[in-house]
Amino acid sequence: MASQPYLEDTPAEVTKAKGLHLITQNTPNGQKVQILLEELASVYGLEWTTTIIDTSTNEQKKDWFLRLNPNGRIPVLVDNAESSAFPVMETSAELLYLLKFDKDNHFGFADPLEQNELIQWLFFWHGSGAPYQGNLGFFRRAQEQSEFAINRFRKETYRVFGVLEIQMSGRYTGRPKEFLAGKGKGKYSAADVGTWPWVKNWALSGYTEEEMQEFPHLLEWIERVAGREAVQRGIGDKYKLP
Ligand SMILES: N[C@@H](CCC(=O)N[C@@H](CS)C(=O)NCC(=O)O)C(=O)O
Repeated sequence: MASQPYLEDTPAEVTKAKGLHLITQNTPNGQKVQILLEELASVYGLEWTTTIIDTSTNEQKKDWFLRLNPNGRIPVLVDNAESSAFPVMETSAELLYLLKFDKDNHFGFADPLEQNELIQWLFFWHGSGAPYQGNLGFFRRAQEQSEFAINRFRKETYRVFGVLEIQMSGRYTGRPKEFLAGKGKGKYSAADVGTWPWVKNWALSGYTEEEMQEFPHLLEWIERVAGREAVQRGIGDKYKLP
């Protein structure tokens, strides 16, 4: 048998898991993968098991976790169906990995150009959205308050919300969109799943309703995605720490 990516102190619920196993916490990054799993369960009956950790205890910095994800951050997806359990780190890579279970392209696209749009928006949020909004939260919560850092990340996150508004409003294409990627008005896809869990938290990030009125199409998109049952399951009680 091929060697497994587990150490002596890897929790039994991780080592004994069959099929897909998600190690997560109910944060925006955890929610991305939780939501796509729930969507796949709705359509295909996909099954997986979950370990919820508490990152405030630094469980994610222990050796067993670093063996699965050297970056020491949640979430991590482990596919035990491979002959040696296969760990996937980085949320966008995890979403793309999960698309292999989406045979009928409910959350991806058969057309390579539309699929590339999905990847563009997934990368956009991963590289240009989450790091800014994440740092905004970090500096807002920090004991040592840095106005300079807060302003920098506040402005940049607001700018990035504006980029999403350009896409959703169709300002330069003349065609408003309902979802980020796909022809015409777009189609709900992993691109939306990768972006929504962060953007929906705009109030927690300190933006006012007045500021967000600049982004009417983005606000409508937040509501549209929030209306999906699988999305609500993916951010729901089952992922909260006991
Ligand atoms: N780029 C990573 C970011 C993951 C991330 O920042 N996770 C946070 C929770 S939202 C975390 O594990 N924080 C705990 C820590 O940094 O130790 C991804 O997309 O997977």
